[in-house]
Amino acid sequence: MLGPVGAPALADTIPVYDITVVHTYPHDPQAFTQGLLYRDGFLYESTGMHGRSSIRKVNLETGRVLQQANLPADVFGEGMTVWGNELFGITWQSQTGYVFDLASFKLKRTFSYPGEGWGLTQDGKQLIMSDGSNELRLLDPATQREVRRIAVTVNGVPVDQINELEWVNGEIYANIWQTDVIARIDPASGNVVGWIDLSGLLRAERKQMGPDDVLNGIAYDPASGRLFVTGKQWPKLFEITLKRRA
Ligand code: DDQ
Ligand code: CA
Repeated sequence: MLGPVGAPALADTIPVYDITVVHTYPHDPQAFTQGLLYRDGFLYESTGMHGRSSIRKVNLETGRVLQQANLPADVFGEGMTVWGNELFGITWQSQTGYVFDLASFKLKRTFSYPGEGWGLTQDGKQLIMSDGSNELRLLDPATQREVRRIAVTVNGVPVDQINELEWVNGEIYANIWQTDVIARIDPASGNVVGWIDLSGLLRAERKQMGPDDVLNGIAYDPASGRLFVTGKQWPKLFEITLKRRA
C-alpha cells in the first residue's frame, strides 16, 4: 500500500501516521500545484505546466487568488519557498530559479542550478531542494550555491521521486511523487522516520481526475501548528492532523 516503501521497508519498524481532516477549503482546480507554503496569514502557491506556471498568494478560507505572477510560457514551474522578503521558485527542466519580491510579486532576479528542480523549502539557514532523486540539496540562500546534500534512505534503501517539501518542527516532510505518501525525513541522517498515509483524501473526486493530478503541496504554520496539504488540480485543500498507527 505504501508505494515507495518497497520490500525492505514493509518489514521495517518505521512509524506510519494516519490523518484526520480538520478543515476542508476550496482550491483552484486549474492550479497544477508544485509548491505550497504558509506565511503571515496567507497561503503562497506555485504552479506548473508550460504556459500556465505561476506563483500566487491565496486566501486560505476562500481559495481565492489575491496576487499572481506568471512564469515565462516555456518554463515549467516547480517548488517555491520564502526567504526573508523574497519568494524563491524553481523550474523543472530549465535549470532556472526565480526570485520575486514577497509584497509586490515583482521579479527581482534569476539564478541557475544544474539538473532538475522539483521541491523547495528552507530550514531557517539554508534552502532545501529536491530534484526527483533521493538527494536533497542544501543551497546557501544568499548565493543559491549548493552547500551539501542529504541522501534520503529508509533502512539504507534510497527513497527517490522526492517532490514538494516542507520544514516541520525540525523534520523535512516530502511528497513522494505519484503516491499518497508523505515521508518524514530526519535532516541530520537522511533517514525516513515516518510515513504519512494520505490515501483517504479526495477518494471519490479522483476517479474523475487525471493520472498527473497527484498529491503535492505541504504547508505548515508554525505559529498555530496547522498542517495543510493539497494536490495538482485538486478542487480541495485540507488541514490535517496526524496520529501514529498502532
Ligand atoms: N514533476 O513535477 C514531478 C517534476 C514533473 C511533473 C510532470 C507532470 C507531467 C505533465 C505533462 C507535461 C508535459 C510536458
Ligand atoms: Ca511546501
